[in-house]
Amino acid sequence: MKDKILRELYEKKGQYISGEELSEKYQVSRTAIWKHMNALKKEGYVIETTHKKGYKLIESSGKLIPEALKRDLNTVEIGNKIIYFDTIDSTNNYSKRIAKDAAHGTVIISEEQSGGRGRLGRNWISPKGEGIWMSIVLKPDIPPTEGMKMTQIAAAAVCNAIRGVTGLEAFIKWPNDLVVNGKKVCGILTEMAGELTRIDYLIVGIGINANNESFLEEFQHIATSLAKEKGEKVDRKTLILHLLKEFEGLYEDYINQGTLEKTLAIIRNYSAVLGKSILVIRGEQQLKATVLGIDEEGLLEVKYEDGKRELLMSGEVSI
Ligand code: BT5
Repeated sequence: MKDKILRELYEKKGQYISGEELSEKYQVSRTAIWKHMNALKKEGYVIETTHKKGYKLIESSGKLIPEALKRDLNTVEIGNKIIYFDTIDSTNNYSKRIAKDAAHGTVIISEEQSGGRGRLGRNWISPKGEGIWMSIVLKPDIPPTEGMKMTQIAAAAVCNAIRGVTGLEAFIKWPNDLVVNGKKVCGILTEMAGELTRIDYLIVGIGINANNESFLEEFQHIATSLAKEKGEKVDRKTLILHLLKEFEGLYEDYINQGTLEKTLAIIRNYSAVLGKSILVIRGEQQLKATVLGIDEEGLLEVKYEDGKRELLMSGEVSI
């Protein structure tokens, strides 16, 4: 009911809607409508109320409005269903809970994550309303060995979306980070469930620091936000719409062609590591290497100091 009311408010495009109209339409009392309005206000929506005219949603409330996202999203499958939370432990965790019954392309977004996760059990800081904390549930008919390609597709999609929407020069730090001016603005966590030969579902978790104003001291030298780098706030809705559209295009290209062609062009063009000297981190070990290329499968080709070459499938690199 609350979501329906939010949609009604949104569709009025800044005009008033009366409590009476809503109560008649949904066959609930005006007190019930008033209670839902209060609940929405508590969640942070700015709603103007006057006795005579009713309720009006102030667009600049800064919150994402799922109905507005759905309406303006120009994709075929990705984001057909959007599930939105004010707060959740982790959008990836939630996705796992519903994935079995969820449609391919379902998108889960939360204003805040209380237990946002990075790789290998690390934390992902996800403060309320500041970033894009989002997961996409995918059900492709591909072998599990191909699953990690989703990270590359997502990285390419985020990179193009950030560049297109903000004009910032975002680069991809293989395999799952995006950096602006050398600091991390986005991390991607792809998780998979299935059997050895078959994928049940994939979850692509994307965390983008859109409008974070500050970071804990320990992260200040490694993390930044798009707003900090640009000097002005970024419209999260526009960024999400671009991102999902880009993602769908690259994903479909991969599924239809069976190759990563379009994705590779982006991740090579905007690579933060190609041709650079890096450290390949393996547990306690750090090995100096030069990045020779990104191969057709999205793997990183490196050459160590002793001349040995290796193709990295995943892992940690430091510039
Ligand atoms: C990642 O892991 O970069 C993957 C992050 C994925 C987050 C999304 S948000 C939506 C979805 N739901 C989830 O629960 N997760 C996904 P990794 O490469 O392991 O990097 C984690 C490291 O990045 C941490 O150990 C910190 O050092 C740093 N970090 C934590 N929060 C950060 C932030 N907001 N911005 C930049 N760096 C951060």
